[in-house]
Amino acid sequence: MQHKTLTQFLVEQQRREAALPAQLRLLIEIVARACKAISISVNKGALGGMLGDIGSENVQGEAQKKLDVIANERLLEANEWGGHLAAMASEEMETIHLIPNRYPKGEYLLLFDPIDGSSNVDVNLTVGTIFSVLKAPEDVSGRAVTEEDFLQAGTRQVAAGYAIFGPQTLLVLSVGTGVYEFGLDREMGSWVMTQGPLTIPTGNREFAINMSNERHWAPPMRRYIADCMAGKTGARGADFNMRWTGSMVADIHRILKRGGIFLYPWDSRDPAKPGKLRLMYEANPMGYIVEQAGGTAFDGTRRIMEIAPNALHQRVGVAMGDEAEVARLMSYYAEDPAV
Ligand code: P6P
Repeated sequence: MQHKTLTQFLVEQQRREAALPAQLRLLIEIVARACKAISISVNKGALGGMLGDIGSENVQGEAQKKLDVIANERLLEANEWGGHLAAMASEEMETIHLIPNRYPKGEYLLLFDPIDGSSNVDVNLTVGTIFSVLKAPEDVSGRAVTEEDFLQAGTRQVAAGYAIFGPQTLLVLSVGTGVYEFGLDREMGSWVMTQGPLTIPTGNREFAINMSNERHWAPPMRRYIADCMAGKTGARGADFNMRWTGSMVADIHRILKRGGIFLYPWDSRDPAKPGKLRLMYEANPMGYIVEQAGGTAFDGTRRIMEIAPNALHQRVGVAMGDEAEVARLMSYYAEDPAV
């Protein structure tokens, strides 16, 4: 059976009544092409001098890996000339990146985490690239783009997705009409549809969380996990499994394929930081994908995509995946409104 390529999928999305705009189609094709280049760098590893730190910290205060910088550069270079973007923002850059005056500005804003879980690269574990697309305000063509233009709720995303660099290299994408997965055919150099539309399987009793933070969590989260850990004899009456890969892309991809729940909750280590994960280029795009696949994404009390951002790099607590499991967790928080 001839598999559908990404280009064919996007042309069909343009024809649909939802009519994928031409600039957005170009944006997605360019991001997908940049992810192919990132995949080549990721796969080279030590043989290509791609491992290790560069000796500086990013705006998050995290050690920057060589691949963080290389992938960031790939995405900036690939997207500057196309005339589809007004500006870009990245986990690796303190502020926004404007389109150089020599190129035309477009109507979209692109946000990305160039290598999510980059500490996994040095130990040959799965990493990914996350991207989110917003529309720039109408008047941006006549003025300089500002950070405030990016501070839009996740519900205003027009597309989002991720590339995952694991045993296979995959691109998972939604333009608001469901979630579709494409595999990288390295012989053809093209993205070929492997599955879609994806729907999160329900009832898989598997949670993803970093258990070493347990003592810092709010009481409802501690009770929820304790009940899962109690297994058949506990309040849940069933045994649970746990996975934690150190890369949100890898954990969410597993949940898309076999169900379960992903958790990086608020913890008391730094009350000023409501969580570790970043709203604009981690929680919102992954929440968009999860919701498009029939799941839900909450921060403990609210739908993540309804949070009104107040800063480009703001953090948020995250619970997303199987709708019924997220609802069960929210019931623990509802019992404890003090949180
Ligand atoms: P911890 C990677 O750094 C990341 O942002 C997510 O991809 C991942 O889920 C999480 O942080 C891992 O955090 O505290 O377990 O190292």
